[in-house]
Amino acid sequence: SYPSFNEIYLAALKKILFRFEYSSRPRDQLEREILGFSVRLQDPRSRYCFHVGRRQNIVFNYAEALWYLSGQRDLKFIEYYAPSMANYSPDGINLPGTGYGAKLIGYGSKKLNQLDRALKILRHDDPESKRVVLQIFDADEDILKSNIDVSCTLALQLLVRAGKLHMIAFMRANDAYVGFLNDAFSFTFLQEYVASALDMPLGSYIHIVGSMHIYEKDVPRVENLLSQVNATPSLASAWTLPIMPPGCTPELIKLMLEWEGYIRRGEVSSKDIVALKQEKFWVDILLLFWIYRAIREKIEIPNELSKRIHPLHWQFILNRWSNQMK
Ligand code: 5HM
Repeated sequence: SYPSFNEIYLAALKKILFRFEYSSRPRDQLEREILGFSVRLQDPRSRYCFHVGRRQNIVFNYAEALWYLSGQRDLKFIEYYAPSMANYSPDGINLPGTGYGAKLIGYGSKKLNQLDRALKILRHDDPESKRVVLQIFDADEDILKSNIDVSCTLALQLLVRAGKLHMIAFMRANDAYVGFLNDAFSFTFLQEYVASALDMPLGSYIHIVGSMHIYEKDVPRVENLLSQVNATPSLASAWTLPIMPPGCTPELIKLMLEWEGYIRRGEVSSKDIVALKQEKFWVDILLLFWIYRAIREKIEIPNELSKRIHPLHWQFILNRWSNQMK
């Protein structure tokens, strides 16, 4: 049990790097692996790696979380924020395994909205239920070696205990260097969304994995990160972490996704975003999308934005893109 993801991430990498149980080669990729990894994050809002050497892409992290909530699995949306996602799409159009949104909001042939159902049960039917599972891995998935995109997440369980919303993520496999950082972020964001929709405080986030591994090809990068952590400054500080306001609704998510589209297509200015009558938390995420586009398109970023945006977010932007910013 740890207070922040930062500590969990570094401890997990250290453990797998030096005390791995197996050296395995599934789908011809050599990895260091431990079986049955499990950890508890006490504050699911502390979902970042604060080390400058990791250069976490929080714009992608927020985009991925919203992509899941969009119910879509299209490569086009997420590829804009992470071009490497194209490597996992079998047809260049969809991400059948990785696009969890389609499973969460439209599971199987009945197109079951699992998220909506979960909210109804936790609100009225049986708030302390132990059946509220958002199923992701589907027995129908093709798990032969030839399929390049099989869901790594089996399910996300939601539990209301002592008036707090807890989440448990069950994964069959997790890449501890790349996947873990992104999955913990998007899953805890989803947890915070459910807590906000239920108007309930956040409990803990538990992450359980069958095969937790580091690819041998990433070992030099992991060694480099771990050797730097005591020597380099950290992005963490006394700032309070961004907090999602209570009362979030699917309509608000729809609005966020609409604005993401306006921003990506260059149809709105940063002033238009600042003028939106929405809570700071959501405006901040849209501003991150706007800044990301500005960096891509070599558009000047107005000075005021650096003061408008959450200081922690701004640190992440500078850490990743300062050499490309106008
Ligand atoms: O051979 P396999 O399907 O397990 O390879 C998928 C790789 O992507 C694994 O290393 C898995 O841990 C990683 N992965 C992840 O860490 C994949 C997804 C997409 O479902 C994910 N996290 N969300």
